[in-house]
Amino acid sequence: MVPTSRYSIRYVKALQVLDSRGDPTVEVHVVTEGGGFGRGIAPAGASRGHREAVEARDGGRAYGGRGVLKAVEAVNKYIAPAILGADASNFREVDRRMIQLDGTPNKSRLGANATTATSLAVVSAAASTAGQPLFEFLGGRRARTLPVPMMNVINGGVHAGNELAFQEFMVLPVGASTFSEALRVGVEVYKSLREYLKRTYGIGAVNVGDEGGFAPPMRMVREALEALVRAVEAAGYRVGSDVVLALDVAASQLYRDGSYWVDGARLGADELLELYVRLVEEFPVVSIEDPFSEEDAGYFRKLREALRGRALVIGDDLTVTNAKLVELHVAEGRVDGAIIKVNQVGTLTEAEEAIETLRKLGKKAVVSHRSGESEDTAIAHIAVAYEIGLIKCGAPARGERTSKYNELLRIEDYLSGDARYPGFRVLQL
Ligand code: 2PG
Ligand code: MG
Repeated sequence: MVPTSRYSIRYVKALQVLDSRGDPTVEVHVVTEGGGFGRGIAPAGASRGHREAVEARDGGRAYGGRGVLKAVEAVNKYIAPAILGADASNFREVDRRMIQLDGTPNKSRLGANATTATSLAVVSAAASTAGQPLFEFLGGRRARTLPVPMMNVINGGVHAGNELAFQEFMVLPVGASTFSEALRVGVEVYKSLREYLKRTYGIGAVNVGDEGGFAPPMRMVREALEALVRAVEAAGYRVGSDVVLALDVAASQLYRDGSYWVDGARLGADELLELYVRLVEEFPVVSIEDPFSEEDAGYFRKLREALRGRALVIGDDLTVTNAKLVELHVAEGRVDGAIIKVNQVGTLTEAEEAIETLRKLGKKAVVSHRSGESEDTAIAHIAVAYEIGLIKCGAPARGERTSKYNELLRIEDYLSGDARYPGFRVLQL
């Protein structure tokens, strides 16, 4: 029997709330004996890897089958009794209890939405009990590096109602010297992009997609990159030094019967690889995420060899925040880094293992939101706590995206003169 301490969990309760697409999701509240309160909300992806932890959905008629009352029940009926009385400050032990209770390799018994929301609520309650912001509780006093935002300002793929094949076109304000300056540059580029799109394609081009980026009626990938270059220049910044570009292709979504549908045409993996090499030559693209389907994992390596360090190759659907998969794909020479999303694996502890694996192997981590998000700000804290250096949290629009940017501004303010911004350095291999 562990003696009761201020950190002992005395209350755990889940309820069903909504995410940014209007789909139900799981919210968990945790209270400790010392009066600390934590809340966690599970996000949801639209483009998902086959090996991601799976979220529980109710099926049936309510909410078109997307309800999460079963996951809510999993927290209230099974997880709560297993973690009540546990020490929230030892959150890895709490996560371990959930992992054991679930007992499956992909959280399919309890639901990764149930475990993710609980895991984040427990650690937030621990930080609150300690009277510290989450990033400081997790990372200690040395954690003071704010991330470079990878701002997704043009949305395509399954995140938008347009014909752009690639899912995300991002701008990275790497020339700034502080996070707040970087955010201002990103916002100015976003506004200048809006003007460019309106002028070139008409007012309908400035409607936004799931992650707050514009969803213009474009078809060609090049057209979107061209628009970014124009927008950066019109905002008064230099492309390639003040601001660089990045892509998330989410290629599994374009893959049918061994080929990829891009720019309205059918491309083989070799042709797609050639397209990437040309794009990196023509535009200052510094990173390409999920360039091929998981089925074509071998092509990740071919692309890295062809790019010879000119752009990073990042895994997301390929690596799914799973330390073992990260290790495998790094060993096979397929990735320069990987996306970190807590709900891809189901607990903060397991996401931490993926971060540590990347660090040990000298590879990059990129902490990321999901396309279905909420006002939860944990990823802003995770980015700073583990000194990750790169964050994907969408365009500077829509509350579920700005909630992360605003939290990073608060963290920067809290750190005052001690905050660091890595800028271009973070991209170096
Ligand atoms: C991605 C994410 C987030 P989703 O592919 O990186 O941008 O999208 O949450 O739909 O998987
Ligand atoms: Mg991705």
